[in-house]
Amino acid sequence: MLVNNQVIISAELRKRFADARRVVVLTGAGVSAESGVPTFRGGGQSAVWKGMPFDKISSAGMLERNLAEVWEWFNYRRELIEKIAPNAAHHALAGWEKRFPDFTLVTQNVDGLHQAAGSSDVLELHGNLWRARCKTCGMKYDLRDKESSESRTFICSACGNYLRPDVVLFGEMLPAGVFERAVLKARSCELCFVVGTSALVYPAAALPEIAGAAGAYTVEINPELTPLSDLCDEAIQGKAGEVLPLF
Ligand code: BV8
Ligand code: ZN
Repeated sequence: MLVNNQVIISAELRKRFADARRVVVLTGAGVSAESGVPTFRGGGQSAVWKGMPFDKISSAGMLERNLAEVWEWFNYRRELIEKIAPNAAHHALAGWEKRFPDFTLVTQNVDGLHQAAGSSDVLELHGNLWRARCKTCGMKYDLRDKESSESRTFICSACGNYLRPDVVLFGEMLPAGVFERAVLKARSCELCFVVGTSALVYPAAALPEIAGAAGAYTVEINPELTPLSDLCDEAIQGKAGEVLPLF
């Protein structure tokens, strides 16, 4: 709730936050915005790469048609994110992991900033751009190790075939078990926060609805309203880096 443009946490939410043991948080690009990571949909625009909307360049179809172009897009984002540090929102959520006996952080982000802030066991629904995997044998490689032949050649040293970004592209299934684990936690949590997402991409956007339907108290944190705002018990219109540290 806003008072003189100040975000005030309701007494109801403070009480539930104090008593909660099982908490789920779903994050999107908005949680990294204050770190300087461009969101996909900001200010009504959709991110484009060389004139292509992001959900076209980040698609299974593009991977088949032009793997080099897909690598160029993710190499550009890795170079961007390499210079970026997690913000107060990431750090607050890393603290929540220690605060709640049963805490689950689910993210749509591939930037690895939650882990950089100290969060462990993050459920990465859409993968991570610091990893590559072989299109043939599935072997995974860490691209942080610049000296590795893989991060220079994008060729699998195990079977010699092409590597691809270890992210989920549009039209591709989510990594086995990750979404299922998130659904189980959403079904049994008392409190579910949805932070910095436009809630347009599925199946990720279904998680807060699943939590709410199972009786959880759901709270959205986003400067803008989204399709989830009316479905949540509370919609706090503010920036993640300013609101999350208030708890
Ligand atoms: C799949 C990785 C099975 C790559 C990504 C049901 C209905 C309709 C369509 C579908 C459906 N089921 C499946 C689909 C198709 C598709 C889909 O959802 N399409 C959408 C566009 C309609 N889903 C899929 O393809 C999924 N796979 O379903 O497999 C299948 C298989 C075959 C055929 C059918 C089904 C895979 C989806 C995953 C794609 N990969 N990322 C990459 O990063 O490039 S998705 C990518 O886009 C992100 O990961 C994220 O999920 C999404 C972007 O959304 P947000 O993160 O929310 O970011 P956005 O910019 O949109 O919004 C930012 C928000 O933050 C805004 O609201 C803003 O106000 C707010 N904000 C800004 N600043 C702040 C802030 N909030 C807080 N603080 C701030 N400071
Ligand atoms: Zn291989």
